Amino acid sequence: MPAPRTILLTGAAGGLGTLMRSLLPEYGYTLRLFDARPVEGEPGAITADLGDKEALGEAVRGVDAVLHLAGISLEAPFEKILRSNIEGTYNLYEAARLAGVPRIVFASSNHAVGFTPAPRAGEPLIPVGTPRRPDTFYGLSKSFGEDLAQLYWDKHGLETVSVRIGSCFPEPTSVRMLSVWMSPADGARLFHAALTAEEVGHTVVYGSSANTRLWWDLSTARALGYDPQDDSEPYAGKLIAEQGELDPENPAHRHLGGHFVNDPPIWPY
Ligand code: NAI
Ligand code: 15L
Repeated sequence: MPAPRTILLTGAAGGLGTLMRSLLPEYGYTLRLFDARPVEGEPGAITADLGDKEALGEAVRGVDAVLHLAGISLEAPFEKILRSNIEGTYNLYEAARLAGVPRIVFASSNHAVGFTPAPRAGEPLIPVGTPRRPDTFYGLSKSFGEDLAQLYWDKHGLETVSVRIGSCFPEPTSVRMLSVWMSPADGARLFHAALTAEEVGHTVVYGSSANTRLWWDLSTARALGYDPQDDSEPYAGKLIAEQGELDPENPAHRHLGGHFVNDPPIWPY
C-alpha cells in the first residue's frame, strides 16, 4: 500500500482527537476532521453523527486511510452504545468499503479484555490472543469492532489495525495507569506505524508506552514498526505515595480494566 497522506480523523473534537490533531501533521498527514460536535478552531471539519450515512460517504471519499476514534468512550446504556459504537462503526466500515478506502486504524480499548486478571510480578505479559473479556457494554462494543474489522478483512480485503488503547492522556493519574499509560507522543508513533506498515490484514495491538510496569505484550505493535520512547515510571513515586500500591484484593486493582469492572465512569451526554 502506498504511504497514506490524507487521513479521515473521526472523533476529532475529543481528547485523543485533539492530541492527534496537533501531533499527526508532523508525520506529513493532511487530516480531514469528523465529529458529532464542532471541532473548535476548525471551520472545515465535518460536523455529523456516525448515524449519518450520507455524511460518512462524503467524509471517506478520496482518503487514503481512516483513524477511527469517534464513539462513546465510557460506559453508557446499551441503546446508546448500540447506536454510536456498534451501528456507527458498522456505518463507517460500509462507507469505507464502498469508497475503496484500503485501511482503518480502529481505536479499540483495553476494556475489550478488561476482566482479564492483571499479571502479578513475574507472571507473563497478557498476549493479544487472550480471550476477550469485556468489562462493560462499552468494552463489548470494542470487542464487536475488532470482530467487524476481522470480517471486513476476510470478506472484503479492507485492512485494520485494532489498537487496544490503555490510557492515553498527557500524564498518568493513577497507579493503574503506570501499567497502561500511552503518552500522546507514543500514541502518534503507534498510529503512524499502524497507518503505514505493509500488509497488516487485521492486526490487533495493545497501545501503551514502554512502561516499566507494563501488563501486556507490545510485540504485535513493535512488529508494525512501533518503537515507544516513553515510560510512566518517573511518575511512580508521586502516585504511589498519594494512592498506595495496587491492592490485589480490590477488583478494581486486579483486572486490566481497573474500576471499569465494578464502577465504570458513565458517558455524560
Ligand atoms: P472522547 O470522548 O474525548 O472523544 C470521542 C469523540 O467522539 C467525541 O468528540 C464525540 O463527540 C465523538 N462521538 C461520539 N459519538 C459520536 C457519534 N455517534 N458520531 C460522531 N462522533 C461521535 O474520547 P477519547 O478519549 O478522545 O477517545 C477516542 C477514542 O479512543 C474512543 O473511541 C475511545 O473509546 C478510544 N479509547 C480512548 C482511550 C484513552 O485513553 N483516551 C483509551 C481506550 C480507548
Ligand atoms: C478507555 O477506554 C476510555 O475511553 C478512557 O477514557 C480511559 O478511561 C481508558 O479507557 C482507561 O482505561 O484508562
